[in-house]
Amino acid sequence: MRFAQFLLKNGSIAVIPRLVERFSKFSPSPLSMKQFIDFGSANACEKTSFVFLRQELPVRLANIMKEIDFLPDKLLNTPSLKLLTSWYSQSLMEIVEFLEKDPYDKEVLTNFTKTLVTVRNRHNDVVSTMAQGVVEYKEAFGVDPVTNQNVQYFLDRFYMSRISTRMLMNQHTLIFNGSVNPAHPKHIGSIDPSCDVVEVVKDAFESSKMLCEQYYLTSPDMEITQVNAQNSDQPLHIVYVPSHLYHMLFELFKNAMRATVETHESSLTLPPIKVRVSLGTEDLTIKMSDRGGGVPLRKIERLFSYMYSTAPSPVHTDNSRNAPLAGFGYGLPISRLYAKYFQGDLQLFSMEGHGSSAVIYLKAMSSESVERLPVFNKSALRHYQSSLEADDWCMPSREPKKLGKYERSH
Ligand code: P4A
Repeated sequence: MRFAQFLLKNGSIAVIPRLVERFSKFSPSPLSMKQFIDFGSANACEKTSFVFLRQELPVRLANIMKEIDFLPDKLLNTPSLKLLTSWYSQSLMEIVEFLEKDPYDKEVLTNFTKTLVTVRNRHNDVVSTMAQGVVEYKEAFGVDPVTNQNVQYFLDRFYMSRISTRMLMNQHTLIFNGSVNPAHPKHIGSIDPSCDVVEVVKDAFESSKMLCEQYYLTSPDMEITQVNAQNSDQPLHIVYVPSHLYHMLFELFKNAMRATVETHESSLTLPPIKVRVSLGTEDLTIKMSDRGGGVPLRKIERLFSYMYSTAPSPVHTDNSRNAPLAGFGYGLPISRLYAKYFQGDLQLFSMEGHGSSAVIYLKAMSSESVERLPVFNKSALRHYQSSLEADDWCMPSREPKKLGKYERSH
């Protein structure tokens, strides 16, 4: 430990590769909703949580740090990525220091919580910093389908890892700071054991509506329908993290409102956004349908692409206005990760000329809500090493020819 501290003070990172090797040999241990709740219930034991996290956080950090190492040098050498990797190294060192400390020492537990807060704050800007790195890479080297695919693979895993480590740190710091959330006394950290899905839909709608009205001076209404196959006219409740659900819904509402308003600019009325929430035995499903004109199938994948949707350089900007509703480019891919994090999904279906439907699938039973975590193994390694292979499907020689205004309609 003194060794690690010495290196820390001197800014040396010589110890990092060995820590990464050591901890990446372990696979992350996914937690279930039940385990998250047990950590925070009456028998909540700060010591147990501490002993788990001082091992598990280094394992999760080291696993993803191994993957960062496999990024192309051209991306790793950008100033943004240099900064970002230094945060990971620093945080790994700070957490590992607790491995030789006494879990029965109250002060150790207090310092650990403080360290988690420091680590969490250090990593606040990871998403925008990584996005900046991708922009720098794009501006220097452009985008090709192979790079896009590799960046997609990596960033899905990287951001999922981040969602999971932040979840762990949030739970520990929220539960063991000794006070309950006065607004939500029943919540266990960030988890609502009885999350009213329709309530979250309404909240997300209202916030998006405010933004929409600020910018467009109008906004579509919402029609909400709920179906409870289990128990008709009971509210739809699941064990979930309301902030994650809100994040996904807010993103989808912004898209639906923007598409609706922009395709009905010249009409007096706006078609409402229709939301249906349905609870079955396995899934809780939320479907949001708009009549915003839709997106052609060819472009759907791009809406989820980190490379194609990062702040384009001005020459490439499409004719869409830089509206507050446009949000950050990462809205959809990260929303899908939130859905997948507890074994759900987020899918987008569109009918060009009509509108789009976004569907969020969540697990209805908390026993099925288990973290979905990336692990660095041979299979992941293969993804990074096969980057030069050709695709096994023929490529169209070029994109559909852009038609002029008068050719389009027939
Ligand atoms: N039609 N449909 C959608 C969009 C358009 C849409 C759209 C032009 C495209 C990009 C965007 C926002 C909206 C939709 C619902 C969705 C996603 C896309 O969930 O109606 O911002 C990036």
